[in-house]
Amino acid sequence: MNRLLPIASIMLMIFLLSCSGSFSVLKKKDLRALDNMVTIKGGSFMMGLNNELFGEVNDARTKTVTVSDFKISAFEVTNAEFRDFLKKCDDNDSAMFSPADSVWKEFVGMRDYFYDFKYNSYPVVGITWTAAKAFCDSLTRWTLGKTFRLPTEAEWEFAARGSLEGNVYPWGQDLQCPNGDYLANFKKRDGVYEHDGFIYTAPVGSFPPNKYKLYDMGGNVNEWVNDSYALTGYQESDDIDPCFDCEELPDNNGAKVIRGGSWTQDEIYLECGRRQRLRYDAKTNYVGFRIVEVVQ
Ligand SMILES: [Ca+2]
Ligand SMILES: [Ca+2]
Repeated sequence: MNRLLPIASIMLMIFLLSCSGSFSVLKKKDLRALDNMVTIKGGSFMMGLNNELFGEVNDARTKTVTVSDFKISAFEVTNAEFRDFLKKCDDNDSAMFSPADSVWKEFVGMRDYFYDFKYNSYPVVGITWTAAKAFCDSLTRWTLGKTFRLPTEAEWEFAARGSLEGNVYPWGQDLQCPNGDYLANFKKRDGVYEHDGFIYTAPVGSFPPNKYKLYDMGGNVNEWVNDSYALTGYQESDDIDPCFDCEELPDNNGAKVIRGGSWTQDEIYLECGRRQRLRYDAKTNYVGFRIVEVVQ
């Protein structure tokens, strides 16, 4: 018990700091993922989900995993950044990788989401896993001496946990602050979207960051990661830098892993260890991505 007390104290302190509104107000120019890469010192952690009510979740059984150092963007990639990428693509690639307008077809006020400058600092959605990967590959080509890619599932979870042990959410254990505020953009289990101030997506960085200074690891948009989805994906992979069928198009059911939950989903999907899957070619209004830079 004594060993746990300092950890519990630190987690409580971080949680209260998160709730105090003390994080600095972000300016729009600060919000480019590429300009805000955070160095994460690698280490070992307990990956997976151990739910108090249900025990270990079938596709996210706990396993001690070690990741090497890496850099990850503090923010989800924004519409403005993705538009810049498309401008540099040839016509074929631009057409293939463009977000699908149809993902907002039922939402009249959102149809210009990708093209209207008022949504510049909102996370890009409506893109496939292939498009997210192409964005990273292009950064590698255009940035001399640097290598970019999507996070592995293990890197993503390590980053989301922000060095906290056994935390449910990226900021700690409790969904709400003592004053009732929420720390992420999501839909509550009772079906209400706007309890956190946002009905749809929110500009990236609208909520306090986790301990690694990473924003929106819980909620706003789900994030494509590099791994293909399988029930036992990371279980069957190495315990150092695991990555299941990375960089590849999945050859079975077409499923890639998405992480973090979104504005359309309830609180269980905000959990750090929660896994979801989506076909690599699906375009939705609730999945975007963030980028990793390889540390040489
Ligand atoms: Ca919301
Ligand atoms: Ca997110």
